[in-house]
Amino acid sequence: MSSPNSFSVSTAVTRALSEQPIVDIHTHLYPPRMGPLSLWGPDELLTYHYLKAEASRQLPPGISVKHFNGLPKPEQADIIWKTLFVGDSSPVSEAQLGVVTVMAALGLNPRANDLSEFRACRADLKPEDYVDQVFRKAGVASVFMTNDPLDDVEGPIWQEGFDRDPRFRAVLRLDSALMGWPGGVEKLNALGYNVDKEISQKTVSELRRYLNDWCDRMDARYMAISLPPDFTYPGKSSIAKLMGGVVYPTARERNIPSAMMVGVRRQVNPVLRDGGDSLGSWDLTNLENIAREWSDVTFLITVLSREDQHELCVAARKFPNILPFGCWWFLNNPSIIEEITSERLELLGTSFIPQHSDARILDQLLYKWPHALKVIGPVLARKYGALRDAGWPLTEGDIKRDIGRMFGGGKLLAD
Ligand code: HDL
Ligand code: ZN
Repeated sequence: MSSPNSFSVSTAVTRALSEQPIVDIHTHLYPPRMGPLSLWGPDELLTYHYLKAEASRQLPPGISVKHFNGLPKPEQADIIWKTLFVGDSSPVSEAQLGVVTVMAALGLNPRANDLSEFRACRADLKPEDYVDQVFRKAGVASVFMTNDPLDDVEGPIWQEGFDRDPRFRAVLRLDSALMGWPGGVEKLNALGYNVDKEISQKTVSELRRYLNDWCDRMDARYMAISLPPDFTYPGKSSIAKLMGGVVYPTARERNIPSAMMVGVRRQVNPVLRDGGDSLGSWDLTNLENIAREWSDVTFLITVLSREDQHELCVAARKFPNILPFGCWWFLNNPSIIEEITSERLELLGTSFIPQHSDARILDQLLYKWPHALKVIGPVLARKYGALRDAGWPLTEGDIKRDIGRMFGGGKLLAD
């Protein structure tokens, strides 16, 4: 190890990031053993809802979004390829650039006229081998999934049982059970939980049994829910009662975090389907109320509005049980990652989780992490340079330790 002040900070940061086994704390990835949930390959990659939304802005004449939606996935992928990658403009959006990065990482020609080469090179690849290849190339050690026992496809997979891949950790996702109450009642009843439409004491205890049963069954490392920008706590709404009566006390009882991803305005344009959601600003005094009332619960928090990021950092300074994570969704773009990471370091030091990929398709790890670290690395290097310039005898070990703390999954992984 070199002596303080004698090494290149940016080289040390780059090395530490490339050597750090990354723990990706929020994804929609699943192991191949979970069958249809495990998405990979060109047709999935090109029909990512980010790209569908971007393609919907310039579909070929005669193809409406409604018509596009009815096409088989390979045809949709071909149209998106032609529209966004072979068309008359360069693929410079983050999602478009991502596809180019993936194809380059796989040794494919990103200026190909069609997807035939990409499809051909996947044809005889075993999914498990591809998981190993992608994790290795992306420097990812493990990912946290988004698991919903009430999902019509995922539920039966858990009921049948499957050999777990330890690289895919479970997270109990609560949107379908609790959002839009009493929408989840029927499926919860079908799973054997005797809940009613009324949020009675019986319903509360049955919901807590559901959370406990499935956190046990999945070995879920945290519980997560995405919430709208008008979520208020305390509040008279069903979701406020369910969060305060069911989720937070269960998180406390199990000593696992409650993750809240706040600011989604669902389906502002339904014709775009999974690409039809937008965002809104959340009044973070609600987060202060939650963190103050549940001071012994850790809250993993990510918010969707860029305008809320600075306030989230300040809220985390007031409440040590608020753990900001990631540059989520519409924020997962270099220009915003740089701003968010800088203000988090300035206000929180290293006590936050800089990024998650939110990947839905396995191939996406090949771009989401390299793109993010290409921005986060220099931000960290500038901060360590300032630290050294201020007179701190910085060592490479300091940098390695800090990056392990921010990207290594922390106590979420504790067995
Ligand atoms: O609710 C979520 O977990 C979001 O990440 C949504 O899945 C969103 O559609 C998404 O994929 N963002 O990247
Ligand atoms: Zn997500």
